[in-house]
Amino acid sequence: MSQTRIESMMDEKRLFEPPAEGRETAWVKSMEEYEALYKRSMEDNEGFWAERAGTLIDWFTPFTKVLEADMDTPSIKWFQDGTLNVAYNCVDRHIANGRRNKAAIIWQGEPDEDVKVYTYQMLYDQVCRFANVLKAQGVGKGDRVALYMPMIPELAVAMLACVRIGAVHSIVFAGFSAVSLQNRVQDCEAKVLVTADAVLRAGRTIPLKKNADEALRECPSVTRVVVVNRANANVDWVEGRDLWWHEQMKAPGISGHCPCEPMEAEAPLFILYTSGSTGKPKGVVHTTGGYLTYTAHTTQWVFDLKDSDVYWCTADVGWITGHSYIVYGPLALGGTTLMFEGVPSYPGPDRFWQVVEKFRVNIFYTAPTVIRSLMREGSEWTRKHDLSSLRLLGSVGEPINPEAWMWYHEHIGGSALPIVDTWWQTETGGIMISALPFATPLKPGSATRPLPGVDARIVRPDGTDAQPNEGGHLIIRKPWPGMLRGVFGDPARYKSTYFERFPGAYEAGDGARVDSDGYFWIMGRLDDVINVSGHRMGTAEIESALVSHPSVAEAAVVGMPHAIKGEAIYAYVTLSADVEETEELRAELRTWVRKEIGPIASPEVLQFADGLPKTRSGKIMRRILRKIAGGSTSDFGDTSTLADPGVIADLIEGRVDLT
Ligand code: 6R9
Repeated sequence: MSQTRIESMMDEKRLFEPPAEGRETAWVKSMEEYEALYKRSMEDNEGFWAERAGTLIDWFTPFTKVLEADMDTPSIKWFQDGTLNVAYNCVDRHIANGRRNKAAIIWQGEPDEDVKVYTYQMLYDQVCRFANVLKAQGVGKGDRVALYMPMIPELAVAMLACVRIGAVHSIVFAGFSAVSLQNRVQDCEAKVLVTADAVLRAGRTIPLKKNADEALRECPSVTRVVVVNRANANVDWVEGRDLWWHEQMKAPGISGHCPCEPMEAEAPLFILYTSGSTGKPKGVVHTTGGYLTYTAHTTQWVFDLKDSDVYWCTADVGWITGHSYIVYGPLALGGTTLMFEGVPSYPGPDRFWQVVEKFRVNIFYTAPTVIRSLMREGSEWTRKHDLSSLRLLGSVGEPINPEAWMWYHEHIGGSALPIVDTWWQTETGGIMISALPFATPLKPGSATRPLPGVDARIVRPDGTDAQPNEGGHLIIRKPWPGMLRGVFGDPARYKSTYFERFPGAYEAGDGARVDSDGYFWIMGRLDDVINVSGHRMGTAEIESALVSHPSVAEAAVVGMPHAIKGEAIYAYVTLSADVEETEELRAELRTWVRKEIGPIASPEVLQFADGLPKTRSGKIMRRILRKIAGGSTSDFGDTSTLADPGVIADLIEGRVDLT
């Protein structure tokens, strides 16, 4: 994050009191209530969570053991002798409790006329049918199913169908390349892949099954591919492997009923891959009882979700935000969740506001990068629509700079609505630090206070507590139900990434400080992870994609400040001997990364460099590369360990400016 952004946040003094309207009916009504809940949750942590899990979730067998945890091993077990089923909690119970005809999912496709509404009853039918389809293809408890799909309702149906029968889904964002999909499918050894012919995006039809076909050339575990017809696009067909979704759902013997598999609370629910600072993406594992409790709990308190609300989270289901806050959290509570296929800028920059008006959306949850890009288009676009149905706004994915916060507050929130800036991660399962909308006074740019139950602290590199306003490592001391339970197939990495550096605590990998009011200010990643438009990209991943190109000898990737995306990818590339630095090659390398990982990983800037700043022991000094990418020409700190200090001047000279 840029220095100016950090400084402007340090200066931020404005305080916005929560609105009076909505307080009386809010789930948490005041700061006093928050303080009392927080205190109780720390003093009687297990009691607090047992109560939430008992209130929010229907258990087939109630749990008697709340927690067995050892943050050193680590081994974390919540509600371990309880059994439940997530699909039962997200669908079946709402049919019995009076919400049968309520809209569970309102789906807005990219073309405005493409709308589908699934009542809870209709969702039940679809989920049961697809669960039966999966069973017919030999999928059972514990088997992995990969989902590589656009933002269509079949994605939510497929997720719920998996969890209904105890299968573990692994969703791969549809913007990822064939290579990325292949790596993820190979890692979790999925039995079935569900995909679609194509993705509709900003008026274009982008093939999707083609990527899946390419990926599956080397995925022996996958025996069946189920394909949704989204766009009537041409597809290649592998007889005996490929099946059409719409044919299977009507196939003889596929009924609209399917029993829910009773699952142990600690049974794996899904795997979701996320970028780390080293090597390949990690398969973050979440489990059944804790994750569902945590997403239902946070959806209720942070979004103040009520039965009459239309709730819209604009994330893609391929990311954790979509898992927790489009599908599992809102459906567990019997809410109405809006699922949107399009993009914010098509057909015009008022698309989001038009959708808000069309469905009279009450709760709106998006990312700072979206706000910044729409802010740039001008506020006249927001005035074209009636936004008066909105009562609560949210933000997630990266720190929200105060300018964007103020624009969101004024132009979308009519200077009246609470904004919940929610800090959390793929690994945390759900929101950890956030305002409670009708209780917490807001400071623009701060995620405010940890939620009840969340023991968040800032520590120095040696593990001792930081003072107020002193920056340090953000850690969580007590376990919470939504925390990850593993890295798929790699227990050593699970321990070393999260639990080793600060014994007895979970290390988030973010830097932060707490001000004298106890408010948290997140300063960004401390590891080699770049946050591009709220998406985590590992620099190591991009570097390894670059060096796999025959013309590249060496590559170093860093983040640089970017006005819209927060951070952009800046790559330094040293070419192999005798390879010429040409514009064609520069373009080719960017396309190469797109193909290897996906469009989001393609470097914004690619600078050819004869040499990289290395220490005598051969370590690349990224600190220097970050400074040069950010436009610095001096103040590189201690450069005495550099093998060849001359490279700095060369790199500055070759710096590519973003135009
Ligand atoms: C939910 C999600 C996690 C990383 C996290 C942090 C950044 C997310 C934030 C935020 C400041 C917020 N982050 N929310 N930083 N304020 N409100 O985004 O998960 O994709 O795993 O990313 O995103 O750096 O460590 P994930």
